[in-house]
Amino acid sequence: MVSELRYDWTVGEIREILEMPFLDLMYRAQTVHRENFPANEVQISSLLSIKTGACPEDCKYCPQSAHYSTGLEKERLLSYETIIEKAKQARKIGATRFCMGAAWRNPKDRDIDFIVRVIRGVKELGLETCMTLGMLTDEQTARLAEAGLDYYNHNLDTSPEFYENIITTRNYEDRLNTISALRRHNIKICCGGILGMGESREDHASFLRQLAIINPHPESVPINMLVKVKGTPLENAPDLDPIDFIRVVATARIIMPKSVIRLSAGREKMSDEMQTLAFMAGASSIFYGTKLLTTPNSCESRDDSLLKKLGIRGLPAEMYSDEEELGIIFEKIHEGAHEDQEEHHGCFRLE
Ligand code: SAM
Ligand code: DTB
Ligand code: SF4
Repeated sequence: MVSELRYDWTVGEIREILEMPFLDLMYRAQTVHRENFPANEVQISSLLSIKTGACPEDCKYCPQSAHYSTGLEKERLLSYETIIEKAKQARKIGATRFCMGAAWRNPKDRDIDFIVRVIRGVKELGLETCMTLGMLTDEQTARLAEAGLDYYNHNLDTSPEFYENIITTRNYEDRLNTISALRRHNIKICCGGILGMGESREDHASFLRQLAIINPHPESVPINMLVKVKGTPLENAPDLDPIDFIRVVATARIIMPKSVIRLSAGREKMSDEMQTLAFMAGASSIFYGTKLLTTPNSCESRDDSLLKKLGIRGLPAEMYSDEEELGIIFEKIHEGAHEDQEEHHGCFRLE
């Protein structure tokens, strides 16, 4: 048994794991993964931005911050009907969890009635619900819990030491306070961060420690690769070595053995081989669908063929058993693809 549930990891211990010979690290991570999860399955979530842009926070990676000119079109809070319609579509393509994000520093108390209604409506469709709305007060958290919210996504993003290089309008403590409120009210926590913002290996170790000392560990740990968006201060951040990214995924797998590690933003720019290494390292959840919140995601047809190639289950059973149906789905996705579109990693995108 390699898995050990511990909440007292030190940065030094985590760094030692991060720096293990790569093949040893992968072997240990995959062993821990198999002790705790089915070997060949990924969980599929779908994302929807329910309120887009004009966010007062200054997160240097974020296309939605009002501090930067990214050309993103702002959108008011979507209507109840639109959100439910999108949730139905997500269910149709095989998502089991519907994650809704709002570009808010925090929701206003007057927004909570609407959010509660949305949670109830999405749950009625048989989907798990996840929200990411910024910081919450204890009372707001209680209301979301009462409505039956399954998960709340609230990322620490990076190490406490590197944090002020990335965000100045709130501090680490603010994030931890919301996480404590979620724990008090028994909402499952989806908490992770972003790699590739110019942070060091020591920051990776320190960031992972912050996650691993949360007791109990976050149920879901999203590891995002920075999506470099034009107009944000991080648009020209140097690329993180893919092997170092995989090292973080594997280390997260080892030190939080019962948590689902989610390979989140950034998959669009990852090769099939890199994503495969991430699955080997213990990632077992992805966002599915052509869009994340505001940026492109790896397209469905590419994901379908990658998962199929790897023999990983995640999509509805018929996509695996019925070649003809798979063909029809591919055709639908590619419908309308014409000459002024470019193919990127097997996905057709408008130039
Ligand atoms: N406003 C809320 C908040 O910050 O908690 C919720 C939405 S916010 C967009 C959710 C998460 O998306 C952030 O915590 C961040 O980790 C991730 N994110 C935002 N922009 C990103 C980017 N360009 N690349 C990778 N991840 C990003
Ligand atoms: C998370 O950690 N990654 C997702 C989800 N939580 C909400 C969001 C990624 C957003 C990437 C940038 C965008 O599309 O706006
Ligand atoms: Fe706002 Fe969230 Fe983007 Fe930060 S990450 S600017 S809080 S939407």
